[in-house]
Amino acid sequence: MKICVMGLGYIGLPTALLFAAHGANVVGVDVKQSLVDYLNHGNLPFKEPGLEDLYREARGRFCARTEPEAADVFLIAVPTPLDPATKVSNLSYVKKAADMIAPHLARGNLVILESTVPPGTSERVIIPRLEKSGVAVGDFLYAHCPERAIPGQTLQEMAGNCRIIGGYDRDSTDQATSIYRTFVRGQIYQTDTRTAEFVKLMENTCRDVNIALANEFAQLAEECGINVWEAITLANKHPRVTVLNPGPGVGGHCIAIDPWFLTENSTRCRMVSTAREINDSMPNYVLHVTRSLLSGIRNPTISIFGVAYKGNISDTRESPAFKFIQLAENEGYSIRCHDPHVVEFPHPLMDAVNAAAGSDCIVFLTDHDCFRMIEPATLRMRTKFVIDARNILDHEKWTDQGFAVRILGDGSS
Ligand code: SAJ
Repeated sequence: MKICVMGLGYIGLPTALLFAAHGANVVGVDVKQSLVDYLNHGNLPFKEPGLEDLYREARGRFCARTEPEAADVFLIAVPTPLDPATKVSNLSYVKKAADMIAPHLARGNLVILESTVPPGTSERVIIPRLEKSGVAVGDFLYAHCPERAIPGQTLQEMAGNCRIIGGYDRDSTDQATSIYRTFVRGQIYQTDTRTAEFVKLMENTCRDVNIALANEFAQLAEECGINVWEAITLANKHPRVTVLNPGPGVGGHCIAIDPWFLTENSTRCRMVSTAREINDSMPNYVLHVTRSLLSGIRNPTISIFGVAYKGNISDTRESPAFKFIQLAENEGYSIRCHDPHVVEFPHPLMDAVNAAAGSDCIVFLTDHDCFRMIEPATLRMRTKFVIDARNILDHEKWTDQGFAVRILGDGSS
């Protein structure tokens, strides 16, 4: 079986390599010539546990190209970004992928969409473009199989998680199911295309709304003079309650974006957009805490520890750090950044000691495990303030070294 995977990013590349490692001949297609060359020289463009081993297993059955070619299966895993001004999905990449597939599409082929899209996109946007090939849907098979893997555990989750497969018709659903069965160990649940599109958005929206609730609890607890972390621990003792963790905001290419795909064609959405607004406002709230702490200090410098969007990964897409840095700079704070996981970032990245030297406040924005190992005695600050926006530190260790520690939502303001 030959599979053409369109898009070699965080989802497309691991998926392509999984299929290849399980026996398929895979052509990975990406519009970036430099990425294609890099891969064909045996390099991987990002880190993910197990990816290097998988690449070795896939050797001889995977190659990268800038154009698709005739295949049995075409899989689309390109980004669907959000227009930040209008909060409407930008489908240009999925449209382009469908247009590139069309000239190669033949009767009996299967096209799978993995990219996250607003409900109805397959029928309204993608299938009509594929039909420009002259082959009608039904004569080619079509299914939406949204990915569910979490960065940092992508390979484990791609194989182990259950999957939703929504086909255009029975044959499409069954064919797509048998193809994913080559490496998916989790249960596969079958449905129609539009339901699969909707389910994917529900999942990420559910998480976003629950994080927003935790973030609102943090701010309410602060007003009440209560430590929200203790309160959450106690509330979660209830058998049917799971409050998530407050933090500096929601990043990543999925949860910070996908909920807007539900609101774009609806006049009914209220909670979804409110949750998005709460989570998007968290960097402002962290800045408000920072401001109150640094009020008497002239020309303050802030050291940001953690610019990745979440712990133990190098991914900075939609990271709350971007907004926090912009807001803080607008207020005249000098900024230093430290993140041992991140390689590329618009702001220069320093080691912990240099990032903290002469600074007035360290703001922990990301819950990297390694931050727990930092020895506060090694840091030469001008003023010893710490804001722990993730509640990850051993606070006693820091206060013993003379640091004043604020935890987001600790009720002390
Ligand atoms: N976050 C909090 N508090 C929490 C949990 C998370 O503030 O209690 C923050 C994180 O720090 C991060 C953001 O939310 O900034 C999102 O992180 P995440 O770990 O919740 O999710 P992602 O974006 O890495 O991956 C999500 C997953 N979706 C769900 O858990 C429903 C993953 O399964 C999806 O495959 C992925 O989106 C995707 O690609 O859609």
